[in-house]
Order: sequence, then structure tokens, then C-alpha cells
Amino acid sequence: MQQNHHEETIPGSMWTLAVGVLVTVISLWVGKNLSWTMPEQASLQAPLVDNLFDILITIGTALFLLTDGAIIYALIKFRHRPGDETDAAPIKGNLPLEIFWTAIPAIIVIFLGIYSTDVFREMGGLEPPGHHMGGSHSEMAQVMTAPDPDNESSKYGVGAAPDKQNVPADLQVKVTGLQFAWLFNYPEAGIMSGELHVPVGKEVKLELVATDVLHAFWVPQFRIKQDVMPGKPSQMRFVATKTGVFPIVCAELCGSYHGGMRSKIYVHTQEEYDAWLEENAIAAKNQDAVETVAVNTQDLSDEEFLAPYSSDLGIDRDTLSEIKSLASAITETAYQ
Ligand SMILES: [Cu+2]
Repeated sequence: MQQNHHEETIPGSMWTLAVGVLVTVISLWVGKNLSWTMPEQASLQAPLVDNLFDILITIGTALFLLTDGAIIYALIKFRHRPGDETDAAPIKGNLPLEIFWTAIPAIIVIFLGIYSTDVFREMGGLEPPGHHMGGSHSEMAQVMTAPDPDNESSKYGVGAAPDKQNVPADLQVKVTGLQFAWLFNYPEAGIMSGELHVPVGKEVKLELVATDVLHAFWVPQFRIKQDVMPGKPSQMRFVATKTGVFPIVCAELCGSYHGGMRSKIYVHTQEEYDAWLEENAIAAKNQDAVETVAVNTQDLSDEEFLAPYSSDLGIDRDTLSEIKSLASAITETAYQ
């Protein structure tokens, strides 16, 4: 048998391949298995956002393992040995290596840019015309034509998904954000509520405006968030896929009680929703009537709940709305 002069070793390329496969497998596993850190998915939009998030986590894990792995490897491999008093080899640079590690992040960033734009497009983010037309030309057109309130509301925010464009939403709710509450107005049913009720599986369009300062309408389980601005109405469309109660959170620091600016969204079956709508539409109509309507007070808005008491004080509905409009006029002038 012939004796080898040097020790037999595994070639470096084999090690690189093995490390590459290991890092890829671990990263893919982490990316797929971190979904428990997210709230449950309760809208049609949620899986789109989460798929993007999984990819970000996968890439992040791979980068973490490679960079930290390289540091730990170098710490051990190139550690100071006893008796070694040299300055180590002078290494000046490596142009191909620098090109390599600049090109890879560039490709990753371009890929993520394209992919996240596509997610935004699928969610309807490119639909409101004001969003992507931009430019001085359309701005000019906006100024020169008389402001149409419907057009105005569709300028900002997230509109219909590409396959739902030109299809009106099944339900429209007007949302008002104010320090420090959300008000939900169902114009067709004449309902004003402190909580949002929607049917499951239906296209819901919110028209959002603030009376005072910037707020943000956020439903974590739906993966949707929209700025709510004074004087600049925005819109948001979504489809809830699960029945239940989910939190509505103000996600824009809006004042001293910002943390308390929370409400709830009730996602009902169509039958439940119809019942709620009917019950509350009756309550809204009978507000001025003397007869008592048997309704669950929890379903009433503050205004509805307080109506019998405020009438005892000689305050009727008109006075209340006058006070309200006066208050909003004051806040409007204060912030202009
Ligand atoms: Cu707020």
C-alpha cells in the first residue's frame, strides 16, 4: 500500500457546500416556523403580508448564521497561540470578494423591493389614483377641478385588489378618528357606533378621516394599517375571513391618551350582522320616541346610550349634535 505524503483532508469546496446546505435548511425552517409570533390571520390580506414576512425572516436568519458563523469561526481558527509574537499576515484587500459581497445584498434588496411592491399591489395599495399617478400634472388637475368628496376620499390609502377594481364594496363605513376614540357611521342604516361590525367574507370599504390630529387605524389580525388624517380622507378595503372580535388600535402617537384609543371589530356571520344592523337601525330611528326599545345597551353607541339621560337634562338630539359640530369646528380651527 502506498503511503500519502500529506494528511488527507476534506476539500474546502465540500465544506462550503455542506455549510451552505445547512444554513439554507435552518433558515427555511425558521422562516416557516416563526408564524406563532404573529397574531392569527383573519383577513384576505393577512397571508400576503405573512408570506413576505416569512421570506424576510428566512433571509435574515441566513445572514445572521453566515456573519456570526464567520466571526465565531475566525475567533477560534485565528486565535492567538502561545509563543506567537508576530503581527500575522498583512492582508490588504480582495476586490473579487468585495464585489461578491456587494452584489449579493444588492440582488436581495432588488428582489425584496419587487416582491413587496407586488404584495402591496395585490392588497390594492396601488389602486387609489392619488397614490401612484403623482406628478405635478395630476396635482394641477386636482386643484383646477371642483373637489368631489368621493374622489377626495379615494386619493389616499389602500383600495380594491386588482381583481375587484370597478366593483363597489359590499359595505361602506365612515370612520372618524378623534382624540381619543373611533366613531363608526353606517350612513345607509343611520347607525353611529363606537365599535365596528362587519359581515365575514364581504368586501368592506372604510372611509377614514380625523377631526383633530393624525391617527392610524390598525387591525393587527388583518395586517392592515392606514393613516387617518385631518382634512385628507383616506380609504381602506379589506375582507375579513374569520368571525370573532379583534382589536382596533390607534398606531400613531396622537396625544396623552393615545394608548387608550382602542376599539373592537366584530366580524359576524351574514345572519348575525343583519340582525345587528336591524336592531341598531331601529334603535337609531326610535331615539326620539318615548317608548322604550328592548336593546342590549352594550350594542349601543355612547350617544344612543346617553340619549334618555341627556333628554332628562333638557338636552335633545339637535342640541347634542350642535355641541358636537361646535366642538369639531373649534378643533378644526385650532389645528389649521
Ligand atoms: Cu389616535
